[in-house]
Amino acid sequence: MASATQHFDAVVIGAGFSGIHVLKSLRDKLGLKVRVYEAGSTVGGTWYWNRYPGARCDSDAYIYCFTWDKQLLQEWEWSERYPKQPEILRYLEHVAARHDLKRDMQFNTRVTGAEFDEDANLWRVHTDQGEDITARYLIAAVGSLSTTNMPRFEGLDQFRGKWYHTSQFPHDGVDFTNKRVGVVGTGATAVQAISEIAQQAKQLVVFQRTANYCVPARNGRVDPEVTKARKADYDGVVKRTRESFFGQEHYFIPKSALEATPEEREREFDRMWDSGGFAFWLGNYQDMFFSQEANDLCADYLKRKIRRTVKDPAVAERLIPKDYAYGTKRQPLDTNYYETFNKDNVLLVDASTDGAIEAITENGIRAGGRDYELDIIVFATGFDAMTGPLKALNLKGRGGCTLDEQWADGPHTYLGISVAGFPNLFTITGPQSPSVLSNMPVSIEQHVEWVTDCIEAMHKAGKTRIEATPEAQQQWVAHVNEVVGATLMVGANSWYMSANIPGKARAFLPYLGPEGVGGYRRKCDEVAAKGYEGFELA
Ligand code: NA7
Repeated sequence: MASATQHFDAVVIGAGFSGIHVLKSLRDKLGLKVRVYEAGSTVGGTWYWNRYPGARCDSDAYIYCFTWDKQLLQEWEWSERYPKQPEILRYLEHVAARHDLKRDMQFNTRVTGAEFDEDANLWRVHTDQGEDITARYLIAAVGSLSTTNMPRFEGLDQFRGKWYHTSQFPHDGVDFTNKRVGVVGTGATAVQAISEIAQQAKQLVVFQRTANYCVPARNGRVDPEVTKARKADYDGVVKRTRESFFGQEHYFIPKSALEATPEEREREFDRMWDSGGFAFWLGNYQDMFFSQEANDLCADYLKRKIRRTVKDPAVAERLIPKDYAYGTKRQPLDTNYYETFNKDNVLLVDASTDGAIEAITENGIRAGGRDYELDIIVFATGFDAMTGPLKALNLKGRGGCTLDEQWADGPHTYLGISVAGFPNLFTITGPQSPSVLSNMPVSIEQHVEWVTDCIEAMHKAGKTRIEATPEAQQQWVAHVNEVVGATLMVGANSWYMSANIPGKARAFLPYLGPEGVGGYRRKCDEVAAKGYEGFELA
């Protein structure tokens, strides 16, 4: 039965890192009446849904957390450098409890649509629980990687075994013991999952469409002295990450890879490789993302590592990427990934040499004319990134315009935080903001702070409506594309380029500098300082 319409100052969609922070900020700082709607049964977002074996963060935990609760920064102890999914979820639950956030969150509720009522100057929001809600502000905190990409494989409905997608994994886990398991995909998720599943399964068959350049995570307990020093300098950590390029404490080597001597280069590569994590990707020579020649030197080092690690030279060759520049696809961090292919129970089926997946059969997967018998298939096939979760909200802006129409050839946003035609809608880490090319919590906090300040400024000025102008949006889109156009990123068939989803228009989804998240933050602050330049306020 439909309930009476409820009104809130702000409706927030999603209770992950973003939704938690938006609620805390708008409710406790501005005193707004806020309601968060979340499809899951509790907080967590990404960390609620992605429960596959090996799921953990890829940013160092000391910067993969909220910085607005300074006491918690001091109190919270992470068990390792990259904590596992249950530990991150525990952290988010703790934050929600500590700040009494759940009283303003409604779980097991999916927002199914929302339209902007121009006369009332309100969003009318609908949920799958049959509710009708109105709100002055609509804040999409839906995450960048939350719409599952499940390719339409022929025959899947006939498969007699069990199958799962990594992003919708069963909450009580899956027992792979004595099972013949197939993993489809070799992206960052699969790279985390494969080495874990291989330890349990009787047999593991990995179906690779495109090989990836992996670097070691070097996970483990963090030296207590290092943790102590970081805690003593958290203000410094926060300042540095906010002003950095990628929201991380990684900095480009300020010279060309081509200028360094071979010995010097090898020393630098060894240093980055040994320190693990994103150092090799985000702290490499400054021309790595721009010059194919410089990039080849970095790629070459990684190819040598693969050849050295994988015992069967034919398998090693198939694990080496062939047709895109290093770093232009998301860097997977691995723990014994390449070593896993030395195990007797692990088989690599590479699309280009062994043949692509043709169909799912009753008994497994058929690829390259050969049948692989499986009890369980794990699809690690990723997401309809960035635009997917926003399009799924079925928003109707002014005049009934939709994101499907407006984004037919790729995203069009102003600063990645708002869309012309959709007044009072804010997209936390939306397309064409640094988002996925940064340490997410840093970018989330920047957006939430900016939105909070914006709403506060509107209230002070007696304004009730803000909307990006089409001109400002057009300029931002052109700028995003111009900046990335100078890099090697545009040449890869990555999900950053929308290339993983059949039929999705080829377009770069996030925003890449020129001065990274630090420069982007300054740009957003400048927009605010100039009275929200590029926006129309009413
Ligand atoms: P990704 O990075 O999109 O990886 C998906 C993998 O699945 C990748 O290897 C794909 O190959 C493969 N894939 C996708 N569709 C198919 C089909 N139809 N057939 C065979 N193989 C396919 O997703 P992840 O979940 O690993 O990571 C997403 C992000 O989450 C990650 O970057 C982090 O930011 C967190 P492809 O390379 O497209 O040829």
